[in-house]
Amino acid sequence: MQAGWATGRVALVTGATSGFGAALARRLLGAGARVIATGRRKDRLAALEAEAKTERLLVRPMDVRDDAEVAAALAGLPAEFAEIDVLFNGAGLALGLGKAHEAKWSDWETMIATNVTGLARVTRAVLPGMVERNRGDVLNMSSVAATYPYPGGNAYGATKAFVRQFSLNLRADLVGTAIRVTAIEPGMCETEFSLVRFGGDASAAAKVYAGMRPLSADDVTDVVVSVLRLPAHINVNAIEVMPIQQAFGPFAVARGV
Ligand code: NDP
Ligand code: 8X3
Repeated sequence: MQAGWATGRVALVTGATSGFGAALARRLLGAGARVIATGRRKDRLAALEAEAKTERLLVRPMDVRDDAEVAAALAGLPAEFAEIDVLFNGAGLALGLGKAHEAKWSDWETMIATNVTGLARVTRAVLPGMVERNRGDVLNMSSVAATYPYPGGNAYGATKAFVRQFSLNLRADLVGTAIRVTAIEPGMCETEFSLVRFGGDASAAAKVYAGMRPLSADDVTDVVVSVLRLPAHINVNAIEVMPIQQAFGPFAVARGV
């Protein structure tokens, strides 16, 4: 195989069974990296293995909400996968779009356990090795929802604000090392995100993207790859991207109430 830009790098990709994580895992494999692909759905991981047909791919099922599963997935990695250079924290989800006072508490718990605690758990597990080797890129999936509130975004947006601030605070702790950290903050992107948000309701998910061109997982992967490929002395702290057809609403004003 011809060497690519990522040859010699080892990437841990969470959320590699769908959306951004799946697209990046494929892109990194194509560019010569070794990839540890993770997610809960074993059938998707097996399909990725069957498609990639390369020993540079290692699949490890894990639920980022589960301490023991994360520890087991990262324990005893074969030597050629043990030194993780790139951590892509893609595992995450939104559940529901109801108002805060009507939302399901269990949905909030799941979003916080996944997007906040799960992302922090995986990062905390990988970071010491990066610091020891003085090498690494951490890319955290945040969202435009971190900065811009919208009705029904409530706990989801707050989890993404955590991801943004956590990323910036990692930078504060890692200054003086060669480790880079970036919060990736996309707007509307057609993955399985809305299908998950609406509990598998495909027609509700399709309506989100009707009549406009959303980003694709590949578009966002282009952005992630461009960040990764920058010279080592450049750190992109956060990068916000939207489809051209998406922008901001005015402040809401309740009149006559
Ligand atoms: P997808 O639903 O297509 O992919 C989500 C991925 O997260 C899947 O691989 C899923 O794998 C994984 N995942 C979810 N829960 C867990 C868990 N508990 N443990 C391990 N893996 C888990 O959505 P996207 O790719 O769009 O979303 C990826 C990230 O990007 C999310 O954090 C999302 O909030 C964020 N984002 C998405 C945007 C969009 O418009 N699509 C825009 C901005 C940010 P599995 O189910 O197999 O576990
Ligand atoms: C996903 C994008 O606008 O649905 O984070 O919150 S949005």
